[in-house]
Amino acid sequence: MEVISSAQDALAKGAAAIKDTVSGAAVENQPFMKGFVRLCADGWLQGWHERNGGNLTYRMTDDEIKACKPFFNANPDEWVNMGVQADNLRGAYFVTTGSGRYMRNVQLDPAHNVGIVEINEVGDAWRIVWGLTDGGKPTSEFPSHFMNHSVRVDATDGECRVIYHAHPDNVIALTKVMPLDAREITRALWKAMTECIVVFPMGVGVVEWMVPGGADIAHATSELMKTYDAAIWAQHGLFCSGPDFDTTFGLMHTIEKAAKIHGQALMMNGCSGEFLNTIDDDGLRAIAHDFNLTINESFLD
Ligand code: 2HA
Ligand code: ZN
Repeated sequence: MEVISSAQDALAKGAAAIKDTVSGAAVENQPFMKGFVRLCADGWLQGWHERNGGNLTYRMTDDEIKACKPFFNANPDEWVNMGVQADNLRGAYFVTTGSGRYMRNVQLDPAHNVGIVEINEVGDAWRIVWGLTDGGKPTSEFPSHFMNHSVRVDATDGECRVIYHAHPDNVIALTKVMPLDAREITRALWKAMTECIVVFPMGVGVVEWMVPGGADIAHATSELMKTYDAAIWAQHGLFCSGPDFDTTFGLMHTIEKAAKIHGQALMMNGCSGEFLNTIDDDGLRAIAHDFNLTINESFLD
């Protein structure tokens, strides 16, 4: 009898392992998951994700949820309250990076480093339905991501799906030396490189230094995201939002590149912001006109 029951145990364990592998692969092969993983790898290669820095969330479409549901955990864990609430995200599903997990490792083992969470019907709690294996939890910034998704869904008529937080060096360095003022920082970035005003025509918001990971920074950021699709966290990093992975990564990349150019030009100029050549405000207006942009007029002189 003992031989039979241990054989049955081994079979059950084998079946569970096969099921895990199949469900892992089925979800990992979905195009949205490949896009998610690629962004994590690209961010790591840019040098924006030292140690476990940075995080990414993606709001799934109805079709994507339907395709993945057969592979969700049969017995999801308890609901976990977030300390924030959003009516327009009741019942939503998000892909999220894991708290304490490294962007560098996502590509090697997505199911360990990334998970799918379901939001409850009240819109104030999550539970893991796939991935984040071995006791993982959503990113420590999940409350900030969640509030920002809520605000951007409203601001974009449901277009926004991606929120990406990274620690790009040059943006962080600028917040050490420039006034923490959205108008002043946006103008420096717009004038650093011609296409900036095309990529972020409403400008970039700025949050003063705050303790990361809690409801306070979530609320402060989401107030700004009513106007902007990107917000700088002083001495910490940058939050970007967008309809897809390419646009959101592109926004992060463009803002960071402009910060680098501005910082380099300041250094070449002996730290003076009085540049010999720049784009004047009429030049910015001309770009807005020719590219048919709605820009943040209050940021022009
Ligand atoms: O380490 O980036 O803001 C994760 C973070 C927290
Ligand atoms: Zn961070």
